Amino acid sequence: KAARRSFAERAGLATNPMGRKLFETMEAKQSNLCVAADVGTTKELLELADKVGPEICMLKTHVDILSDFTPDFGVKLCMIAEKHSFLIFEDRKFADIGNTVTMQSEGGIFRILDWADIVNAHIVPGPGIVDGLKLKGLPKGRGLLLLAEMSSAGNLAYGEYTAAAVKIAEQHSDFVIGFISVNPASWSAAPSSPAFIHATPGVQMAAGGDAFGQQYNTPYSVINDRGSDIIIVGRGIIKDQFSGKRSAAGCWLASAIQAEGLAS
Ligand code: BMP
Repeated sequence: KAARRSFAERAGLATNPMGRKLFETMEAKQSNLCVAADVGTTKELLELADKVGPEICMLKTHVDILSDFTPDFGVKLCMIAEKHSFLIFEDRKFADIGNTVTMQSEGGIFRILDWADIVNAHIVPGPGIVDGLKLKGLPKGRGLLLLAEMSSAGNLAYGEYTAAAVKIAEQHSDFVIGFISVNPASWSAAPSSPAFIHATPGVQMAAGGDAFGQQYNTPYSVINDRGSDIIIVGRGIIKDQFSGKRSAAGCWLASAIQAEGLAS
């Protein structure tokens, strides 16, 4: 296998400031762990963020599952992100026409653009969705991840679809920082620039799945065999966190870093 470029080197190649910041954070904290904070209340989320904050490069949120959301949520989360130096990724999966996603990202109750460093989008609508998110996102220094693959069984994001995501990313490399990927090493059309980052959900310490078709691979497999950069871990860490068994984040981190170290 060819040696990988370091995160520091890739930071230097990034064309989007948030993409650069993500690589710099990963290098500085020696972390390629993103925790998926899939909890039901802002209280739990902020507690989790403060707890895993030192170990992660990024925290992924689903703001629309919080039962007690209030507009000060973003301010509080940004303070914790600042304190521990991690980026905030709202997993909104925008999927509409450009004009609509512009309004969805900026407005509503959640005002995602005010507090999320990074959002993501499906490419089903075509490249106009990127233009729509870029309109307000780029001036604020935000970054976008495109869903090139998904982790769930039977999903339709493969082959030509994945290749189309790569093409759209390359045409918008000022704003698109990378991909939600599952097995980028297998892509027929790999992105031409190493500045694009791959973040992969569906990660637990043992391969397997859940009752709804989620499919898990191990950190080692995701980083080494499948060529991704960041592991996104939800229940694998949250369950451990809240059962208080051990410092799960540290454990995951060690394993992910080890895998990364072997790869570079
Ligand atoms: P868990 O590790 O608990 O299975 O959580 C995975 C997280 O990643 C969830 O927040 C889910 O919404 C997200 N996700 C995913 O599982 N597969 C994808 O293809 C894309 C996702 O954003």
